[in-house]
Amino acid sequence: MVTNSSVERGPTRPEPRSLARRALVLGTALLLAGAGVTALSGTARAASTLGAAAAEKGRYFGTAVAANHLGESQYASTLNAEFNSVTPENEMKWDAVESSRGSFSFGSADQIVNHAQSRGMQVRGHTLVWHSQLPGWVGGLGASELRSAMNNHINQVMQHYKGKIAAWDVVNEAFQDGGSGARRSSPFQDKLGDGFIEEAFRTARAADPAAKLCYNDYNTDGINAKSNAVYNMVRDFKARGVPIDCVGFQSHFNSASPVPGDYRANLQRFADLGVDVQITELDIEGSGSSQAASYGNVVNACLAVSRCTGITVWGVTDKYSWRASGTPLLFDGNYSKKPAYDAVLTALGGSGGGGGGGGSAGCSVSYSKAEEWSDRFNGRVTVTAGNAPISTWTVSVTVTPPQKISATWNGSPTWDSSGNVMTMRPNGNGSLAAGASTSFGFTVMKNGNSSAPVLGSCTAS
Ligand code: G2I
Repeated sequence: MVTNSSVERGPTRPEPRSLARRALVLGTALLLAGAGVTALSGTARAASTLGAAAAEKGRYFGTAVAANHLGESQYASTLNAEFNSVTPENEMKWDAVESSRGSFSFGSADQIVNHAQSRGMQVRGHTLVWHSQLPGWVGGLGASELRSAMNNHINQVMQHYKGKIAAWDVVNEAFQDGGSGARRSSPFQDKLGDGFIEEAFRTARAADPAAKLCYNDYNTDGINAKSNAVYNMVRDFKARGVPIDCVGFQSHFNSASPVPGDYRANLQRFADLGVDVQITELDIEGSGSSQAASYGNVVNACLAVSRCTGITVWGVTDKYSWRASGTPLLFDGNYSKKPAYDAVLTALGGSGGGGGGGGSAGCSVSYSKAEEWSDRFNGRVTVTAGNAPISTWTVSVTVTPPQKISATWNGSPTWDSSGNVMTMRPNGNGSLAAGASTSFGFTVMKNGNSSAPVLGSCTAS
């Protein structure tokens, strides 16, 4: 049930001598607003899905997704129940979105982004500039044409998804394996030189200033010559103000390339440069308890680094893995949870592994003030699903008369007879994965009163 406390109605017009006190109260309210958000929660159980457990640790838990599997019901239901971030596995790569010059097709990638957005999952963009899955025409260009093609590609793709991508892998795998620490040969490297990475990041920042910009690579998970080379590049970028926000560590492991003993230390040294770190393509070949232990170590390493903001596994089920024979993922080919799943959930502080799961629908809400003008302000309410997916939610917002709500967005409001209590329900954004969030907004006309609205608790089913 939605519960509303009754609203105190203060004097509508202040006495002159109470203006100073009002200023004090308003100042305090602004300080509180600046210090954070108010939150009301309707859930208190241990999280029972990967996404919800990670959310309780302030992180996301994602997976690579292939558009052509979204129609398979078990694939979609596992994705929707467990993960709150997605990375298109191939659909945003250059060959998929711009196979011939200047002609962009976003159909498959849009399918994934829409699936994620309508369920409150965030999206990692993968990837803008990479030597692989690069159409032949790119390699055929001369330097100045290549430069403009690269920048145009970044601009077109990022603008198409502007505001929808949490983090972009701007440049992928630009360094050579082995001990040289050198850049990998590619059309970009060979024709534009070392500066292509910096140029790509600068173009990307201008194209979507809200997206986090990441450099992503493999065999950089421990401290070694290749990760040292990336480290030096990131340090140089930070020193010179080249825009970079995060470094992705792909983390493709197997017995020949196990989780390095200095994994956490390596993540930490990058974080200490002032960037977020993300585990972007995790998979670990193997089975049973040894695979589970390795997964647990990876999660613990991320949790030990405060700037490790999330983990993405490279696929939902072993059967569709790029290296399926190595059974490297958390769900087997029948979508059963593997010991590795239990190890990850446990490391994240969740419970309900061992084939359990479920949890009942719940949600929590928080309020924050957005823009403010002399006569009005915008409020934003974030609704977060608890440890189970939800299909709808309801929350009430009560304003203090003579305040009036004059506009709303991202929700379907109904009103009580006084007009002071708005009950908000979803407008296409009711279905949320466990731990995932959506938000709605509204404009409050102050009519002389700047106080924050009061939220009722969130109900979900
Ligand atoms: O190779 C594993 C990953 C290494 N880091 C970058 C990632 O983008 C990369 O992902 C993999 C995908 O998981 C594969 O699915 O990238 C491969 C290509 O480099 C992807 O494989 C390709 C096949 O090579 C194509 O034959 C196929 O048409 O997948 C395509 C779509 O299914």
